[in-house]
Amino acid sequence: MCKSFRIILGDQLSQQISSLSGCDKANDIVLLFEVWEEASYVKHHKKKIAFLFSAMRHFEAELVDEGFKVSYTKLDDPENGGSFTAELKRKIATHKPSSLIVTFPGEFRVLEEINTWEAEFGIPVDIRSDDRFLCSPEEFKDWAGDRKSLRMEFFYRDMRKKYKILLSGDKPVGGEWNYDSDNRKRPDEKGLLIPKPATFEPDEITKAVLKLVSDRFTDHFGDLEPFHFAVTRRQALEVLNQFIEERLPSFGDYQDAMLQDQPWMYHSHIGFYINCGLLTPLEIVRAVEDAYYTKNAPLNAVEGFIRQIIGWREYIRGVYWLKMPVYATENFLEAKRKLPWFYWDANTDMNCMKQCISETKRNAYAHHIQRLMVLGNFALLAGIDPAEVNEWYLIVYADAYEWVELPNVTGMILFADGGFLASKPYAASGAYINKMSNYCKGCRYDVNKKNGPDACPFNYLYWDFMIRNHSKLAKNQRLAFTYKTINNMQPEKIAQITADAGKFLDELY
Ligand code: FAD
Ligand code: DLZ
Ligand code: SF4
Repeated sequence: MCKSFRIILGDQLSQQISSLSGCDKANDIVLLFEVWEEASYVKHHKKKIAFLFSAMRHFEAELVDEGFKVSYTKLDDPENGGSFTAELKRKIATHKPSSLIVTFPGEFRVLEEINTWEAEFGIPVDIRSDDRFLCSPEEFKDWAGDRKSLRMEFFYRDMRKKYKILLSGDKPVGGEWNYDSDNRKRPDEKGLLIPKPATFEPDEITKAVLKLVSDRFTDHFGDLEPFHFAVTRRQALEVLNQFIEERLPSFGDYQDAMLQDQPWMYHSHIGFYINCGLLTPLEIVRAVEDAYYTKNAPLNAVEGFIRQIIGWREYIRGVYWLKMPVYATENFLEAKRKLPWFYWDANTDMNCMKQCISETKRNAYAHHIQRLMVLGNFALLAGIDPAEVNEWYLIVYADAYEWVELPNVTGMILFADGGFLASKPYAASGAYINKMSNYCKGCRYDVNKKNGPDACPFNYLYWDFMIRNHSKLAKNQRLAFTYKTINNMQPEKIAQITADAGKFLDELY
């Protein structure tokens, strides 16, 4: 009889995870399961599944090297029960543990499943907090109080103070908390020398996983190969170090920039690794802070990057656990349209959409502004059903787990929570995309035209969105100027916008 099962979920691949704390290596068994239910509850991008299975298998090997007893279930094990609970049942029958120990999961639906285990198996279940995060759900709840809407900036400042990051005494280093106004440089397509991203050749473990995914997930979205992700902590640390050396100095300046055929820009590409446990938020933040003090990394880049991790990332998770399960059903703007098929095959004349979707399909990655201001902006303006948009984002990105995907989609891009997470919808016309990218040059539409068959669809869709949602948005102070403009529009102009938008949207299907 074994003492305890230490259950590690696929996004908990860290030896520092709380479920391993105090592990009795001689008597406890660590469990990892590749299960069909997790791999197919949405049809994840093929690269995402391959990445996670390979990282899980490499993690198992590391644990064994460290002297842990590990029981690992592969997806194609003929005895595989197919779900966490079914696999657990099978392992309990064999090993008869006296307790189950697991770290708080990333997703609400998995927490609900874990909550059934004690009654189902008649064994105590210890659900330990996930201390990789810098703010617990309880602490976030206290911070949020009973406010009707929250703002990330104030949360972020509290996190800076709590962890003493970029502080001089109790003041922010450099005098300002936020240097975002320096971080909106237009991309210079000729002058930028964008470093190549870190890549890793598949080893034997990864090759076996690639074959498994290629055989078993034929109807899932995305290109499986080439596959170059890091799959071990050592490799993920290389990605981080390379980012700090080569990309961080320009991260701030070009954070919002997009260039044709440059999917990686100056971003860090560590979301995959931080979310599955190969890297931890605090070690990343400390390494980047250190680059400011010892390597002269510019403050606008360092502060901007740290804000993404201790600000946005933690804030998003806080909102998720504060608002679930209702958050998954929010639809403040009553958007009902189906997701157009081009989100899957990139077959559209809108060059910006085509580029971002093709890159997503190839890499299981798009950077933040592509997700927000191109793909998300279109979904918002077109009035696509939040459930369909959420499912798409959860499927297509290798860093996607519901806790981080859902608030970004429902709260940030779709304003489906009525403004709880963001103060106004991130809606923009073609002018924004033209300013921050070179996509418009290669487009069949004209970004300077406002109406008619050649006009950039974002232009009339933007106004149509505001007109359509007048009753829900006109009172928003941050949209006062927009609605003043609409109030001064001639009726013919409004009719033209509505007609162009209606025609374009109807022809999408
Ligand atoms: P960088 O630009 O280098 O940023 C560094 C890190 O900051 C990221 O790795 C991430 O950990 C964190 N970060 C930055 N912005 C956010 C944010 N808004 N929310 C949470 N963390 C943030 N991020 C995910 O990790 N998983 C998702 O499923 C996801 N879905 C998104 C959906 C939409 C509609 C939008 C607008 C954003 C989404 N993001 C998501 C946030 C962000 O786009 C990605 O974290 C980022 O693009 C990952 O690439 P990177 O590692 O190169 O990030
Ligand atoms: C995303 C994913 C996939 C594709 N497959 C597995 C799996 O087979 N086994 C596993 O433990 N985790 C997997 N995951 C990640 C889980 O969905 C994730 O751990 C839960 O959503 C909890 O956050
Ligand atoms: Fe996108 Fe409009 Fe520019 Fe075309 S013209 S790339 S649709 S913003």
